[in-house]
Amino acid sequence: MKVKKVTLKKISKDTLGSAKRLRSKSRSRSAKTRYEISQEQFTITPLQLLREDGTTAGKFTLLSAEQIKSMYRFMVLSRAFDDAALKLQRQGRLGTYGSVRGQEASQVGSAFALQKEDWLVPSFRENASCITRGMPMKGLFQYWGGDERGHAYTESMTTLPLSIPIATQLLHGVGLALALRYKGQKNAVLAHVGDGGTSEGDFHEALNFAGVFKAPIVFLVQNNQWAISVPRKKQTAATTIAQKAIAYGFTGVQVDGNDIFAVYGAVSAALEKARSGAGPTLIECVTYRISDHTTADDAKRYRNQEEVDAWVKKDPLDRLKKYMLQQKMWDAKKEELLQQEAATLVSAHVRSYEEEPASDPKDMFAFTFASMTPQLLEQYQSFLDVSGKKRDPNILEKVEGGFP
Ligand SMILES: Cc1ncc(C[n+]2csc(CCOP(=O)(O)OP(=O)(O)O)c2C)c(N)n1
Repeated sequence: MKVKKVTLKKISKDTLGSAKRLRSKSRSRSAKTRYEISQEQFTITPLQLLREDGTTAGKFTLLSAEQIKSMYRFMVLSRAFDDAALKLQRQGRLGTYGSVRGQEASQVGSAFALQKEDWLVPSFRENASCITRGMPMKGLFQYWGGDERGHAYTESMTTLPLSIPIATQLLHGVGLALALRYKGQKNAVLAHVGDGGTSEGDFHEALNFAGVFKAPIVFLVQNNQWAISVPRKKQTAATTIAQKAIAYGFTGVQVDGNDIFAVYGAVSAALEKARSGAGPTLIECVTYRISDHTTADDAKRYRNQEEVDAWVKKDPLDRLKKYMLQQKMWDAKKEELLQQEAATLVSAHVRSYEEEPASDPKDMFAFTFASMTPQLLEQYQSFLDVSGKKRDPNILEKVEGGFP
């Protein structure tokens, strides 16, 4: 991949303009093999703009210095949030938590490419994308603390709640994308999923529908190599996840997911393509989940430390910092100030999360559906029994009139 003077147009041409990278390597095979397409006949060249030593080939013009510093800030904030969330969980002050460590470039880089009116449809691990999108950390702490009010956004916020069910959000994303088009809005949707999520039926239904109807959506698979204890090679026999897009009639791109410039470039170009009416793109970010799957998991039981250590060396924050230091846009003093800012901000959000009065348990019965089902009604009445309160004979009227 040539990196000299990289512009969005160039990325678009190289990675999204055509499916040439997936073309048959040889056109002069026998008649028998010409109609049989095998894995070996496909090639995918991953996109990398920022090397592990922090260098790029030639001058990098895709982002301004201010934008690069802002991206780095979001990565540092996300890591500080992540570290705090893990500690809170260990102290019993937060529920089960899924760490983002190692995936910050994929998450921050992709969310950074969104315009305000575009929609983000996150998977459950998308804390860093949500922070980049302006979601308050307090709300994220509340969410992981079991308080759904953390996801009560303002109307102007074009971000869906984190999706705990795997891959269901992709169908919501396609629906959202088509709704935008019906409304005549020129915006696009970015929907995230993990490598494990690509084994779900919903993934295939979403891609099929999006391909047929040319939905303005970008599917971003964070291939962090593991779906709990199931390795990537057991999710699919395909050589790459990116190539799956071809079967659905659109382009697939594989990106170095620890290279924030490549992620940003590929996602920006794909969003631009979606906004212009040229349909969906599938982007595979090759990255790694450094921590356990969640705080309820022990990854040492199924993966070796050597593999983890090798990926720690590819840390996306270190890589961007090296670049900024080489470009003289960063120094030790700025780093210290940013780390202090992150620590102060995270502490303030932890405080505000913990000072929030507990939510009323009846809300989970009242607000699961628009109106309570008979089962929920019964569960609510049993809840009153165990709480030592009287059953509420007028509950139905209250539900119909808007639950108090
Ligand atoms: C529909 C559904 N099935 C199973 C689960 C349980 N589950 C939670 S996370 C997970 C693995 C997800 O792996 P992947 O999609 O690769 O995302 P990652 O955890 O690696 O970010 C599973 C099976 C779930 N939440 N939803």
